[in-house]
Amino acid sequence: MTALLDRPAPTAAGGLSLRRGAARVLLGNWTGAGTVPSRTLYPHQWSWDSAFIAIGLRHLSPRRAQRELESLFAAQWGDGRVPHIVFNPSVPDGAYFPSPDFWRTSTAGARAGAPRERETSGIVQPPVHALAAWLTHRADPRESRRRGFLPRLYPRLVAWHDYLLTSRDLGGGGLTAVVHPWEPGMDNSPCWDTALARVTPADPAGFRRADLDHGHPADRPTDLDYGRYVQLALDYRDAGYDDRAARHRFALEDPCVNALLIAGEHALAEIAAYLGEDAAPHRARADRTTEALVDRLWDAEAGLFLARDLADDTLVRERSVAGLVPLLTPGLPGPVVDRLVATLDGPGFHAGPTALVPSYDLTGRAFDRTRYWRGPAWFNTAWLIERGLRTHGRHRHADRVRTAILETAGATGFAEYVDPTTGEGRGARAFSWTAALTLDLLAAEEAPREAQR
Ligand code: 9WN
Repeated sequence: MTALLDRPAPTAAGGLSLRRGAARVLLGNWTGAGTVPSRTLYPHQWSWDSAFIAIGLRHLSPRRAQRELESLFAAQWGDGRVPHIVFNPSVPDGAYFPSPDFWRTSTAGARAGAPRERETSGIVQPPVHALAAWLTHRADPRESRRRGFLPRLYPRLVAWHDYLLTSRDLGGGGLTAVVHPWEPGMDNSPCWDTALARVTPADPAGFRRADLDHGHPADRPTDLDYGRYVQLALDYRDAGYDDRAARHRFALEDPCVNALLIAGEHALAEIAAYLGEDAAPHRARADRTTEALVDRLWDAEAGLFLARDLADDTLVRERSVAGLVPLLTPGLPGPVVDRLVATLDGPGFHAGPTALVPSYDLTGRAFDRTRYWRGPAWFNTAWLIERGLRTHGRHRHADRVRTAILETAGATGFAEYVDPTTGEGRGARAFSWTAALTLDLLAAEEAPREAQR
């Protein structure tokens, strides 16, 4: 780590070619109205990917960044949910599983207000969108005003957060719950193991995984876990994606999702004030949710936030990067911030050569340096932690994470994720959010901190 601290940030010339490389990835993955996460593995539009992508794209084309978010929200459901995938109708069904003919949202989701004209998935992903919308607006306020970007998006963002904090407050404690391992975006994190073990997997003969056409079986979730993902999605579909009718055999409160929701409420307060609307309800909601987050998910002994399993109302004793992302929350008590920073520096998350935070405790029972979300380090979570460290004035730490992101992104060809013990790239290359967040950090280096963030 000391070596990294001593290493200079990328030079101006290095920064330029990194910027060019990142821009090339985003231009190559743009489909006309939105961006695919990866041309090979993920050929549609994903919800939290689009938010991270907009955050980077705003430095290349503020207009495209606005369209990225607009195209996603054009597929928002009547009940406020923003689907985790918006399918591109020109991509063949076999290119990604589960495809539209599996979700059947335009018919099965009718009661919940699924769009009739667009096929989407029926579940959601973390709410990074309000933050992305506010940052996108700030990249070019004049263009934003000219296009009426915020006045059009604001009511949709409010409906999205309302959905999460009403229909999805399944524990009744003021936090939103996830009902499928794909929802928190960290699909096969060990945090879901116990809850998933209660689910009887769907018959493997009934579906064909497309991810193994591009991803390595040692990196991707196992067949057994896939069978469980499929069964949970089928159950939700059979309940018409209706949160009152669904039994939700998998329901957990995740610290990363809730921290992003709080960051989103703070962003909505900024947007509301800018539009001359009342910002107070957003600030009050951010404060209430922060209290609930600390109250329900903080665990001083573990040194980070834990997920709460609503099946038995207990904390899941697995330490994952999701528990560090609440650093993003401005109103955290000082001792909680200190403890989180200590955990980040401790043996569980101190990532040696890469300094990108691993997705799971390096000393944990299920640590696996290559398998999806069970150890590998992702760039989006590192970016969130970098931002969180700055939120609490920990600039030296933040600089270290930023340098690691920039160096590793460039060295791995903008990999989807890396082995945290070696920095070796894994998964897809030319991955959109890796490129986008690289651009964002490069831009932040060029501009005064306050103006960018
Ligand atoms: C399922 C697109 C998405 C990311 C998720 C990541 C992965 C999908 C998959 O890819 O999930 O949604 O097929 O594994 O886990 O965070 O949004 O990049």
